[in-house]
Amino acid sequence: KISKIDYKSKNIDKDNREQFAIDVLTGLSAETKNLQAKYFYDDVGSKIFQQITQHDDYYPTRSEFEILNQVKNELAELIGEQEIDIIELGAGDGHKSQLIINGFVNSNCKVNYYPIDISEEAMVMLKDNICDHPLVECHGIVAEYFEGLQLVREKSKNKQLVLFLGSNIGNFDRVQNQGFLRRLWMNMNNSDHLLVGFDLKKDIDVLTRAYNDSSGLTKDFNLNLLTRINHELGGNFDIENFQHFGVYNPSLGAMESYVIATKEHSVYISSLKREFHFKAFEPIHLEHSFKFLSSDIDYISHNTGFSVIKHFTDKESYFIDSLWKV
Ligand code: AVI
Repeated sequence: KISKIDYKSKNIDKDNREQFAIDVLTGLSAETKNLQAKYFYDDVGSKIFQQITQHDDYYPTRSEFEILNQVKNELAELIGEQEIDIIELGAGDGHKSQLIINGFVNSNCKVNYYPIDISEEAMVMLKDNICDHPLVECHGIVAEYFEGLQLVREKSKNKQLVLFLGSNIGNFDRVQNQGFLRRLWMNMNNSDHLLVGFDLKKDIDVLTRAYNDSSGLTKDFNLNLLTRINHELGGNFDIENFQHFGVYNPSLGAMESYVIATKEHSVYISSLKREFHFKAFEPIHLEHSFKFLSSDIDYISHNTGFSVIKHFTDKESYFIDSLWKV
């Protein structure tokens, strides 16, 4: 079990608050207003997201779970170590990581599990879902991904399996995702592995349902970002004045999320000392969720320094977890 968080970056809260203010100012001053999706995940947002992942309409978690359950033992065989560091970027709720850990434990491999997340709350949620086992040690790290990775590298010389699951990669645009993966490649050692999740292109109705779930969780998730601005930056957004809109953009190959002002009004944000004007039906763009073909995954891998070992997919071919080697 994670009995304590092993490492918490010192200035993370202050630095984050400052950067949040700068990014909100930049986004709401832009010609097409936008806010960055990474700010969804305050404590409330992380909890709503966890509920989304359990909702019937949101297939990606279910599909990835099916894949990992099926391939966990094969993964351990393909990697073939006696002791391994499993480093997870974005802690998740631990259920998927536990499956992977089980695969290694089943083949008698000792696992040092290092979840890295910027949110302490995410780490706390995770700890109940990782089981106690003599072959498993957990070390929670509250930090930025690359700061956490650096820390593990300083501490341990074991072979590493880095996990970047849940199609988090899809929330980056094409330039950002390659920049991120190249930087990851630079920060890993020869013959370390990366398991990365990609949500696949599929029937538009399935996609649309997943990002407009029937319980309104995705709507609450998106509107919570406005509430977060109210709490942390002294804003006076009235969420009754906004509606959620989730739509697939086939030219981009991405689901897009917006909140749209339903009438003309202004919002004041005290820590930015600024008023922001909304015309009737003006959108704020919040999120891209890119969808991929398996050939895109090969292309991205080769372009960022990695070699593909194997793609693993589910029965419906909705999702791919792809195993790469440095
Ligand atoms: C975290 N990320 C992969 C989710 C996605 O599907 O893009 C975030 C999400 N947004 C709306 N629903 C889920």
